[in-house]
Parts: sequence; structure tokens; C-alpha cells
Amino acid sequence: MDHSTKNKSAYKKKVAVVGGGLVGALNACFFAKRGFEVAVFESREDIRSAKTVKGRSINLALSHRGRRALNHVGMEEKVVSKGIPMHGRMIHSLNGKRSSIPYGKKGQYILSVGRANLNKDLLTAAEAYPNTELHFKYKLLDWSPETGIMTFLGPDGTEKEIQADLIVGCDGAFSATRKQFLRCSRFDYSQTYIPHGYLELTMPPKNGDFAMEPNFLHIWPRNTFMMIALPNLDKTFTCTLFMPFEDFEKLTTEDKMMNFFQKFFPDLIPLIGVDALKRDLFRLPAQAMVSVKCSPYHLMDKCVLMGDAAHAVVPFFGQGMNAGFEDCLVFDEIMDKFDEDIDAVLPEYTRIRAPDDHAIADLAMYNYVEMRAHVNSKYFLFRKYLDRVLHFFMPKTIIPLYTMVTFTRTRYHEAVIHWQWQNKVITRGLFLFGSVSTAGSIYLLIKYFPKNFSGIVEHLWNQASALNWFQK
Ligand code: FAD
Ligand code: EGU
Repeated sequence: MDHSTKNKSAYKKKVAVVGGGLVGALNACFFAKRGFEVAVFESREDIRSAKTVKGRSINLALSHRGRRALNHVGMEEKVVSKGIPMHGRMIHSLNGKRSSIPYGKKGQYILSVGRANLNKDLLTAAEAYPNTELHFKYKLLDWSPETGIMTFLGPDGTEKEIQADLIVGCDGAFSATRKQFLRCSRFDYSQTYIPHGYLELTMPPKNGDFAMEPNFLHIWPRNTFMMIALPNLDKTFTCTLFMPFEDFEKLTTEDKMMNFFQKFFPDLIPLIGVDALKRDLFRLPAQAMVSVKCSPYHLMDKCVLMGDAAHAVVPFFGQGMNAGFEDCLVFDEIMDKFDEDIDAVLPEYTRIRAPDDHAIADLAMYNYVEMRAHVNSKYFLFRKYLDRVLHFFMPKTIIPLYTMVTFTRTRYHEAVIHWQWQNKVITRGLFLFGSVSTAGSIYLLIKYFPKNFSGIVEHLWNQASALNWFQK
């Protein structure tokens, strides 16, 4: 077959990427690299020229899956150079004690990257392709599955109709692209808000340097509350407080907030500073977190959903963006396999990817439930320690779940299967260990204390007989 006539012909399909967030901007690079005519439509203004950038989480943890996808469009090095390596977690106990637990071997670290900076760099990379156009202040209102015509609210406040061969919905957890899917028969959809909200606080530098050890993901586990801090290039930390809305609602005044901090995060008060703390705590209301699952991800041969639009996950595995970036890579791999035949690619994409995205959504939710139920510093340290010890003795058999998720491209659903299997092995191992030590103890008793032992047996026998007699 002659490649130049089938796929690299003069006419390339028009791809509309809806949403110029992290996944949309990266996806534009993927489609542009293949030679499609790409147009990105983003509802906000261009963040590269915007004065204030508002939005969710200031920084994020980038790991292996996200990096592999960035690598594919030649962006890994650039992004990594602006990231801060985090080689482990730093656990802050209530009494102020700090303990660090590495993520793995020396090369196994995750990166703290700034969301705004990453998004800007990806938009610039997408724009550098001659076959890509970026449109800002274009808000998708609706689209037609019959014709592929999209209706946007344009920058001048009027509606604009634009046609594309393929619509790629990367417009986030509240996706407008997804609305058309909801009207289809046999489209599964579920969404759940968790009871927790989050609030971001900035920890300024101290004497011109990071106020805490920079190369860690800092965690203050307090059962129902939790604080997480990631470093930024400007030597600040972004601290995120996760707490039930119910509790946020009780902390209505500065005094109540300060008492709360004094009780649960006393070490953070001098690090953030009383004034900054009071300012940040009431600047924005606590933000909600939603988990969204749906299937299929495609609608005929017209549209496909990726990133949060397809699967918003709660942030308790640090995988939302990584999974969204991996979506782009998996789609690209399937494009290779089916020679860019969109008709075949879309159903295959749903078939391959939905089980994995559903698995990471479940894992993130599981971790949220576990963290909130009983994770204090001691428990967290113990669990991570146990994982490491078992992995050390059986490196091929027992692999911590976070290792498979964070440092490999093991399919998420396979990571779940392996994890459940090894949990069984561990429980059986512990049971076997228990049985063997009990049997061993009895054996030693009989061997070295036969007289005492027969006495014990006789005593037990008599007791049992007596019990039996009373029950008659
Ligand atoms: P978004 O980033 O939401 O982008 C969607 C874009 O579409 C936006 O630019 C929006 O303006 C635009 N848009 C929306 N509607 C329309 C419309 N109608 N028309 C046109 N454009 C539209 N992930 C990690 O991997 N690691 C982490 O450490 C991590 N930490 C997190 C911490 C918190 C507190 C939260 C809330 C999330 C975290 N995530 C993390 C998840 C991560 O933020 C998301 O998974 C990621 O942003 C998804 O990217 P996206 O491009 O799919 O969606
Ligand atoms: C939450 C909010 C520690 C950024 C899960 C670990 C997260 C991140 C963990 C946020 C935790 C929790 C893992 C990584 C990462 C841990 C992980 C969570 C980044 C199991 C900016 N989580 N996160 N697990 O192991 O695999 O360190 O907002 F506290 S990175 Cl909840 Cl690896």
C-alpha cells in the first residue's frame, strides 16, 4: 500500500479540539504532528497574555505516564526542566515530627510543575505547527452529531458555526461536548461530588529560600483533614487543605480558623505567616471535587472525549492530568495501528481506554476513602514501610500500587488486578506465617514440656467435658 496516497495526501481531515487546557493543548500537538488541520477552541482568553490566571490547583504532580506523552511530541525535556523533582513524601506529624519516605530508587521521582506555565508552553508548542490555529474566547454551546457543525459563542458576543470532520472534546469535567452524548441511548454516565472541598494557601520563601525541604511532596495527614504541599520554582510552596465542606462551613471567622490551625497544623502558622494565612483562607470559598465516569468515549465517527471530559477523577492519586495525557498517547498508538482510519479508531479507543480510566477513577476514590477513614501519620508511615519491605524481599512479585500507577505504564486496570492478587498473597502469607508459628509453638511445647503439656491438655479436656455436661 502506498502511504503517501492513503494518509499523507493533500487533503487532511479537519480536527476541532474543544478546550485549550492541559489535555486539549497537548492533543493539538498530537493531531498536528500527524498532519491534520487542527483548530483549538478555548472559552477563556489566551492565558499567555492574560494578567490574572484563575482556575484550579496552582501546581501538579507529573509522573511517568504524563512524561511519556509529552516525550512523544518533543515536550518532555522542556517541561521537566521547569519542574521540581520530589524524591519522596515528607510526613508532618501533629507533634511537629517529620519523616521522609522515598518513592523508590534514586531515579524514581515525580515532578512538581506549575499548571499555568505548563499550559502556556503546550499552547505555544501547538501553535508552532503550521497546520494549527488557536481560537480564544470561543465557547462551545452545542454541536450536531449529524453534520459535525459546532456552535460557539465567539469573542464578539455573536454565535459562530464551525464544521469539523472530528471533534475532540477536551473541555474538562463539565464538558459541553459531552452534552450530546447524554442524549444518546446506551450512554453510561455517573458523577459524584465528594463531601470534601479544597483551599489553596501559599507559603512564601524564608530568607530567600524554600521554607521547607523543596524536593518532597509534603503531607500533613489528619484523618478527615489533610494538607498537601508542592514546591514552586519561585521558592514558594502551594499548600492545599482538603476538608469536609461541613467543617469549612463551621470555620466562619478568622479566630475560629486560627484556632483550627493552632490545633491541627501548628507548625504551618509561622511558615505561612499569620497575615498571609488569614488573607488566603477567606480569599476564595472552598472548591468542590467531582468524579465523573462515562462510556463510550466516542459518538459515531464524529466525536471523541479525552481528559477530564471523559473521566474527572478526585486528586488523591495525583493522576488526573497524567491519565489525560496518557489518553492522547493511547489514542495515537491506536491511530498507528489502524492507519488513521477514524471509523475503526474511535470504537477501539473506547474499548481499550474506558476500562483503564474507570480503574484510575476507582483507585483515586478508594484512596480518598482510605485517607479520610483512618490515615494519620503513624498509619501512613507504617503502610508505606510495609510496602517497601515486601517489595525489597520480592521485587518481582510485590510491587506497591503507587509504583505501578506512578512509575510504569502498566494499564491501570491491570495494576488493579495485580494489586488485588498481591493483597491476597500478602494476607495468605500472613495467615501461613501465623499458622506455622502456632504449630511450631505447640510442637516446641510438646517436645520440651511434655509433662506440662499433657497437664494442659488434660485440663482443657476436663473443662470441655464440664461445659458439655452443663449444656445438656
Ligand atoms: P481542564 O484542565 O479542566 O481544561 C479544560 C479546558 O476547556 C479549560 O481551559 C476550559 O476553559 C475549557 N472549556 C471548558 N468548557 C468549554 C467550552 N464550552 N468551550 C470551549 N472551551 C471550554 N492531576 C495530576 O496528574 N497530578 C496532580 O498532582 C493533580 N493535582 C490536582 C489537584 C487538585 C486540587 C485538582 C482539582 C486536580 C488535580 N489534578 C492533578 C487533575 C488535573 O487538574 C486535571 O486532570 C487536568 O487539569 C485535566 O485537564 P483537561 O485539559 O482535561 O481539563
Ligand atoms: C493530592 C493533591 C500521598 C497533588 C496519595 C501519596 C495529590 C497530589 C498518594 C494534590 C498522598 C495521597 C501519589 C503520588 C500524589 C503518595 C500517590 C496526591 C499529588 C498514593 C496539588 N499521590 N498526589 N499516592 O504516595 O501515588 O505520596 O494537589 F497524600 S503523587 Cl492522597 Cl506518587
